Amino acid sequence: MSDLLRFGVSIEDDLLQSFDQLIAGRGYATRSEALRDLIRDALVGGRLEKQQEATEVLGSLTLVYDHHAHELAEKMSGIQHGSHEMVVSVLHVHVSHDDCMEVIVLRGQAGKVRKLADALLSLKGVKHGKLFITLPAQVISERAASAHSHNGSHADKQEHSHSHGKQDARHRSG
Ligand code: NI
Repeated sequence: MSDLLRFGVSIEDDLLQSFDQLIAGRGYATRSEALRDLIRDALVGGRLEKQQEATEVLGSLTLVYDHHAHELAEKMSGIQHGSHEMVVSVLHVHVSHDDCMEVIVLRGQAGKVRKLADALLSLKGVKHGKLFITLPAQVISERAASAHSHNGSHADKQEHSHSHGKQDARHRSG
């Protein structure tokens, strides 16, 4: 794991208050962790925008559907078997007498993952669903390391003192 750096952020008072309220509501203990998650999300999003089709991604597709719908279960199963190399795992929940929920974990090229998800989401009887796409954690880190090495000048880095967990904790409630 790389060293932790501390940096100052200039931000309007009301903006920071709103941010604090938001992250408190989401259960974050510190601004630092909330900011790290925002940065990671931005890095993943930025990479997916640039390399949409060929990038190897992880996905989770959640579907809620009426299992009484005509041949729906057979169609869903058939589509997944047709792309079995991308289907890592399937979690099926019998939600009620009528409804089922499936969470399908997918792995493959982004374009193919999206296409498979669209094929399932568009089936008649699927009431709601959404695909979440992310990257392996290692890939996110590689991306960050790569961008850093291309930066050339590390002048700004010298002004930053390294801090570690406990030091960070001392400052984060402020
Ligand atoms: Ni079911």
